[in-house]
Amino acid sequence: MHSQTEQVYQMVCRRDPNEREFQQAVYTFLLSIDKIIDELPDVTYHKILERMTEPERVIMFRVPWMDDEGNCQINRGFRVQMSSAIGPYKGGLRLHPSVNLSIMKFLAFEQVFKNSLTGLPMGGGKGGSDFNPKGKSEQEIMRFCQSFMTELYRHIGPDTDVPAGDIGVGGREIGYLYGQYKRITNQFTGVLTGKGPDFGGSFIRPEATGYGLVYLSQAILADKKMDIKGSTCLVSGSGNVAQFTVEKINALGGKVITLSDSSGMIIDEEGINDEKLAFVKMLKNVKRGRIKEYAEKYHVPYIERTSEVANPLWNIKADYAFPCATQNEIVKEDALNLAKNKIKLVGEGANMPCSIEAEEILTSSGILLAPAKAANAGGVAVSGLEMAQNSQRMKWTPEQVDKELQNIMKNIYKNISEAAETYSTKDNFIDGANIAGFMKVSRAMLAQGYV
Ligand code: NDP
Ligand code: 2IT
Repeated sequence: MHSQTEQVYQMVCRRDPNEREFQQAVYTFLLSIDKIIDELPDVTYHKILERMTEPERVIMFRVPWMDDEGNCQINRGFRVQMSSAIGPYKGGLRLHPSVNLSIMKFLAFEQVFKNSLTGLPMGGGKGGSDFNPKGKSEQEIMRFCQSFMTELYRHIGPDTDVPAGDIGVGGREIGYLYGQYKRITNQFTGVLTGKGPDFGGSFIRPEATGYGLVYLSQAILADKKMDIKGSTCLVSGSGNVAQFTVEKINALGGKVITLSDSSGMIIDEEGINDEKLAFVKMLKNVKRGRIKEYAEKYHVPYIERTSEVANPLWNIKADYAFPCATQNEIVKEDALNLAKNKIKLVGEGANMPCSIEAEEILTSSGILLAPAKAANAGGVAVSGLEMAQNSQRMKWTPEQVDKELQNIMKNIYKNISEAAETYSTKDNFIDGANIAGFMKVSRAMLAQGYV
């Protein structure tokens, strides 16, 4: 790295020595920006990188709530408002016991450049809590969401900050959060996205991340005369992103043979067809059960997750792999297995699913890598379209939204592949996405002075 880029990274590490995920996100981003830094003296002079790596604002708060036994429970709530350079802060809320400031900051940082790539006017943010929704009753989830919003409401607004879902936050939680916001403020506005279809939610928002991931992957493959049709795919996770990735792969004539959760994975060599996918949706979204039940119902192998190293899911022969669970789910050993099995493309549905070492192994093995900032941008893109519909007080048809989503993903592909060729090497979509996302945000920051 050039000395000025290296200095930014060292400063981040010194300032927040414990924030490993944030450091990782900044590091991979700076590796790309380093390739163009010589041509951008203004960026160095006006300390754009130093400013980008410090959130505009971090809000941390207490979330007290009452469990079903009448006990007081306390969680920690977060909202990281990373950048408002090109629009109101925008990004999801995550409810997972692992949530901490480092994870919130890495997600908010990624979101800034992802949102920029969508071409829509959205800044970047992320929030959530270390609340664990697993095993909680419907009433406990509602009380938690109401308490969380009772603090969050004063920091957000349709032109200020517009949260949405992420891990552990789907339509149900957004509904409770929205109800509480409306009650406190007496305003019916587009302050959250991913709302129910009856109260301002956009059609195709639940599908958008998974569909967008497949649309972008399809665009990359088409350029190489490859196709989803007739292919065999690995998908990890079994939540929102995984489900609609499977749905779109099936629709395009591909076959998905794996799904997982944090307890284990299933392998279904015959393929998770639409009927079996309907069972997964019911199992995960309604029953809130475990993927193990799929193996019991369809008599297919189940492998329990016993170690953090080398996930057997990434050691199965297939054409393409779609990590759709969580950060760093593909580590060095997994990447070596994917390369050994000659996987042709890895499409990142999850945010930062590959460790730095894994990413290096995949790209140096010639595997096409569709990086998260571009590949999973479909979700927030349709969130942007939901904001547009709310401002218009209109509702577009599912066909209209899907067409917009397809155009946005095509455009993202065009922009990241052109940026890769111009500033880095052909097909280095990691550099392409980082550079294309960065350019617009940095121009906006330069134009707005020292803010
Ligand atoms: P869900 O909560 O719907 O599903 C998450 C899935 O990932 C579950 O199967 C869960 O298993 C698994 N998982 C979560 N944490 C871990 C972990 N630490 N180890 C192993 N498995 C884990 O979330 P989403 O599908 O919405 O999100 C999945 C990924 O996609 C995340 O990285 C998210 O940031 C990203 N993303 C989501 C978008 C959206 O619109 N929802 C948009 C863009 C990116 P279990 O049930 O056992 O916890
Ligand atoms: O990581 C992400 O892009 C999301 N969780 C979706 C954010 C959004 O505002 O729709």
